[in-house]
Amino acid sequence: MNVGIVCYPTVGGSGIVATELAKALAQRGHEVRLISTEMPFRGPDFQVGLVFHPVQTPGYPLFREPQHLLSLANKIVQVSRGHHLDVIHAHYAIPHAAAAYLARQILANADGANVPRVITTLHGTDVTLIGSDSSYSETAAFCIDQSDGVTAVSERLRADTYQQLSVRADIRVIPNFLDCEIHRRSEDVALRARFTGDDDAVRLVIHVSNFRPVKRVEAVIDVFDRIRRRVPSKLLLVGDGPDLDRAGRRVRDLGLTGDVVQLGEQEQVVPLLSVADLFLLPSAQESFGLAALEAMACQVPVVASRVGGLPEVIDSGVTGYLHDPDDLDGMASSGVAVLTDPDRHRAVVAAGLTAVQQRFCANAIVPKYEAFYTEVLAREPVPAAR
Ligand code: GMT
Repeated sequence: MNVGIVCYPTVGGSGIVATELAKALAQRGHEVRLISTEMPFRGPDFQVGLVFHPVQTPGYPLFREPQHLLSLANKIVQVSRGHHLDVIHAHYAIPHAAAAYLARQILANADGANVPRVITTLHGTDVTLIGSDSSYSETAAFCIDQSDGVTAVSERLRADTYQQLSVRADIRVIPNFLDCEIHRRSEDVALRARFTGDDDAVRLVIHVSNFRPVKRVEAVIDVFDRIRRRVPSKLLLVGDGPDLDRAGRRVRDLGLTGDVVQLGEQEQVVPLLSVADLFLLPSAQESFGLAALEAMACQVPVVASRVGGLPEVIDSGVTGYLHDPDDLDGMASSGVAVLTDPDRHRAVVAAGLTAVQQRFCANAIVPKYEAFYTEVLAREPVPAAR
C-alpha cells in the first residue's frame, strides 16, 4: 500500500506514534511517505520504503501569519500525485485533518479517479484541549467527520470526542504502541552511578515530558519532595517546554537543587528510563500516556493521575498506581511503598512488562492499522464537494 503519514515533528506523543507507525509499515513492505515541516523527533535513519517529504511555508510581507495549512495541503496533493497514495493518514486533527480534507478535494476535482482515502487519528489535545476550544471546534468537527476513517488512541478519547465535539463519525479505537525490541530495559551501571553518586541506597525517580501545562510539572516536584523526605532519592527531569522554568523555580523554592537533575530534551529515553526506579506522571489530562507505556516497557513502575486513557494503560495496584490528580500525598505514598518494598517493585514491574508485551507492542497494533486501511479502502469514499 502507498501511505502518506502527516504529523508534527516536535516532541510529543502524536509525532512519535506517527513516526513509529511509518517505520513499522515500511518494514512490513509498504511504501510510506512521511510529510511534516521537518524530520520528526525520533525520526528514522535511512530505511527502504520510507521517504521524508518536508513542507515549506514561504512567508510574504502581507501575511501576518504563516499559511501552513495551505502549504501542507499543497504538499499532500503533490506527494499523492507523484506517488499514487492510497491513504493519507493524518495524525492529530488540527490542522492535519483539514489539510488532508482539502488535498482530497483538490485531487477529486482535478484528477477524478485514484483519490486517496483520508484517515485521521485523534491523539488527545486535538480534541480535549484545542479541538474543543470554541475557536476551533466547528472546523475540527467538520474535518474529523469528513475523514473516510477515524481512529482514537483510547476508549476514553473516543467518548470524549463524542462528548466535546459534534462529531458523528464512527471512531475506531486503536491504542498506541511501542517498538518493544527497542523499548526494553538495558541498565548501564556507570550511568546510574553518575546520578546516585554510587550510593546503592539512592533511588532514581524520573519524569519525561514536553513540559506543557497539562503535564503539571510543579506537581512532579511536589510529589518528589514528599518522597525524598522518606526515601533517599534523586529526580531526573527529561524534556523541555514552556513550563521547564516553573519546574526550576519550584525546585529552588523547595531547596531541592542538589536532588534534581535537569537533562533537557533527549532523543534516546531508553538509557535514562533503564536506570530509573519510579516514573511520575501527575498530568491534568492524558488521552493515553505514551510516556507511561515507555516506562513500563523499561520496567519502571508508574505513579500517575487517574485521568483520560491512563486507566486503559495502567491497572492501578497491579501494573502501576493511579490517583486523583490532586492527591499528591497518595501519589507520594504509592511511590514510597513501591520504592521501599523490593518484592512489590518486582511484582509491579513484571505485571507492567507483561501488559506491554501482550497488548501494546508494534506487532499487535500495526496490523490493526493495516486492517483499518484495507477496510476503509473497501468502503464507498466520502463524496467530494464540487
Ligand atoms: O501532550 C500533548 O499535549 C501532546 C500530544 C501529542 O500530540 O503528542 O499528546 C497526546 O498524544 C499522545 C500520543 O497519542 C498521548 O500519549 C498523550 O496522552 C496525549 N496527551 C494528552 O492527552 C495531554
